[in-house]
Amino acid sequence: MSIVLENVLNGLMTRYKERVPDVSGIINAMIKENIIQQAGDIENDHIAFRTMGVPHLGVQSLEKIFLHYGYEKRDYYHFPEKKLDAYWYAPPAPQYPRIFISELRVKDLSPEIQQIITSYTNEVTGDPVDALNLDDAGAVDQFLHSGLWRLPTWHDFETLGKQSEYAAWVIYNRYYLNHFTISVHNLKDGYNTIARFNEFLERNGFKLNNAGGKIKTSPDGGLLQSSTVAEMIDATFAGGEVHSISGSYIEFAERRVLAQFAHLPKDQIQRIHRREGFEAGNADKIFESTYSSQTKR
Ligand code: OOG
Ligand code: NI
Repeated sequence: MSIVLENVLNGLMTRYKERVPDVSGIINAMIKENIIQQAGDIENDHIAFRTMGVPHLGVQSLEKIFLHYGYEKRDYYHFPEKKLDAYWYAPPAPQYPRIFISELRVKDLSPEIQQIITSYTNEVTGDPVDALNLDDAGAVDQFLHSGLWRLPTWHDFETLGKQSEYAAWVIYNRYYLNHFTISVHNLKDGYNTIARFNEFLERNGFKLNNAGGKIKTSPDGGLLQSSTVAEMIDATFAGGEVHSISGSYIEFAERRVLAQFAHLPKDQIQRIHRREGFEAGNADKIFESTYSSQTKR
């Protein structure tokens, strides 16, 4: 089972690295500054997917893949302004990343936008995950990187984007990994806080999302996050038209040690001793990493 999960995760990371050159850029800068020896030294805090909340798709469909691999569904988050819902999933073992899956509340959008979205998603007439052999990593990898509906037109993409940049992103990018997340708290001194890691990133020329400030902090002070601004990809739309649109980005997370474990020596601190889960207020701003308010800054 874990071999299948590992292969699926590796497949996701391979495509993601191809689409987001900043991933290798950051890894190389980390190696150059001796923060890590190799890419494998990085702890992946979590990965994230975006979905369309329509019948046969959305969270209820995509989550089946990861529930099958032993992930457990945890907290629910709601984003009223962005019209999104999300859940996070705890991995079957601590060496695997958490998963964050969000979903567009399609029914909450205007009839015109709903009509555009369903003109694509109605091509999916049954839950595609039910038709998959989830023990076949190759089949799952192919599914996560294949078109669920026809290529969108540039006109539809632009119309969607005016009401929901998230909707436009999903219509084009589908289940491509939205981001992976570097855990910074286990890095060496000087780099093991979000504040210091952000300094390192900016010194090396990486552009950070500044929506709500570059550091997003949970009210309990235990979860601090930052992210790059999404990289642009050359997207081919219906009729072969090519336009530059937002692809994926990279996130950074610092999970502080919980007060009840503050007395533990540093070398005994494990994942279970740190702040778990996510934070709606942080996430709300991290979503904007792919929004034009950030990418066109
Ligand atoms: C997800 C944004 C939220 C987090 O860690 O809170 C998030 C997205 O952009 O799809 O990643
Ligand atoms: Ni995230």
